[in-house]
Amino acid sequence: KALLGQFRIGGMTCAACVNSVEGILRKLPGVKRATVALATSLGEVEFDPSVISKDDIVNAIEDAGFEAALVQ
Ligand code: 9UX
Repeated sequence: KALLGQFRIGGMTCAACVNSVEGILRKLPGVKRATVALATSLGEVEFDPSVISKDDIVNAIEDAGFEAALVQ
């Protein structure tokens, strides 16, 4: 059953950054849906916790050169 994670993402300065982070998130195994908002610096990710964890998602965002913190 899917869970929803909310992440604060730092370092996004243009719409292409948003597209890039969304693309990274949507390619991760276990991620069903990902939306990122530039204005709020928030990302919402629906994921299968038997495949990927919130920490894994944070790490994937950081590996792409952005900052990420778990909101909930
Ligand atoms: Mo925009 Mo983001 O020119 O890594 S793509 S700043």
